[in-house]
Amino acid sequence: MSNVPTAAQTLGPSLQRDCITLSRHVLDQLQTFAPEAQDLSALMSRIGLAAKLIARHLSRAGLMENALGFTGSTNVQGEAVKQMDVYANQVFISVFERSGLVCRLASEEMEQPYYIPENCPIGRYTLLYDPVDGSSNLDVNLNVGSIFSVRRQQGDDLDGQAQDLLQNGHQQLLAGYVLYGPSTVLVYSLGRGVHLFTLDPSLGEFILAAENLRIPEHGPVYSVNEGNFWQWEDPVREYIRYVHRHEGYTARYSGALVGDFHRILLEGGVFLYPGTKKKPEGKLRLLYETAPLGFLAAQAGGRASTGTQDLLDVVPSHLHARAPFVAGSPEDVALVESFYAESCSL
Ligand code: AHM
Ligand code: MG
Repeated sequence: MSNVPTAAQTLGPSLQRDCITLSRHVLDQLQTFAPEAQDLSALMSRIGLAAKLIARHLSRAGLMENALGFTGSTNVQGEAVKQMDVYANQVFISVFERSGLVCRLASEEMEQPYYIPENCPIGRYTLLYDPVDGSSNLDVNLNVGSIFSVRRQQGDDLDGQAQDLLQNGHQQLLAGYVLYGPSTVLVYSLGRGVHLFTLDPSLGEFILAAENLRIPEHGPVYSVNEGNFWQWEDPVREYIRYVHRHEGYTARYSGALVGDFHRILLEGGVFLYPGTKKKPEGKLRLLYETAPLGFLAAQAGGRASTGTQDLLDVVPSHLHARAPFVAGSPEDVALVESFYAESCSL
């Protein structure tokens, strides 16, 4: 054995860290160079490229024409579509063209899945995504995010109905989000812990910042739109009355799910978007909003629930199905659930 130090030993840990990119991290996690590992590594790399393109566009949005504001049309959910939604939706499609990875993409902005026919003979995956979540924050230059989830394509989907996507959240192979804040961070999980990357603009690469994030067992923050107080069901109102009456709780709500969830992931607490009287299923969509975040919460030692059922067990009835969402520290989610259980037993 030689006693000559290796380059890595000589140049120190910062060089080591700077070399842990998304694609390498996936291979490190899976500990194999098998075809599926190579596919997932390439897939994460392309998601990273989409995130970089969107981050660049966002950073210049105020300087460009046709980057901010509404397009004048509405999406499948009846919501006004913004220029940025259209741009970011197209970015995810473009980065997967000629990839041989993704046959179908489904997003908040598209009524039906989008097929990339040249990929379908070998593309084994479907990407579900919300290209820009929290887009009302765009007009006031606050944080927004992208959410993504990858599922294995099952069957040939010959009728183009994508019925195989209507499965519970445990079927996700990989999920994550990108938070466009003071810096751009990407958080993902392959079902082997939750890992955080930060975009280094000088390198144009996402570099590993923290591995195996663990959500605190309990946290002080509750994150919910209290403007809906009188629209909620009794259990949620009772929970909010509880936190108002007890010391140690504080409210934080930005109106953009990714940022609000990120705070909970790092500092603990609970995020809630419950059902309302008019919309018992709530606002947030399962397949590309809450199931990916629920997957991350569970992987970080937290929980995600509808209040009465584990969120990852919920089977969507259709592509854009919604469900109430309660996610965060295990103790805080359990506390919210206890108010639901109490109201059932009355
Ligand atoms: P969007 O997908 O149209 O952007 O809506 C989702 C957003 C979430 O980011 C956020 O948690 C929620 O809607 C806020 O809704 P509200 O304004 O009702 O509190
Ligand atoms: Mg959204």
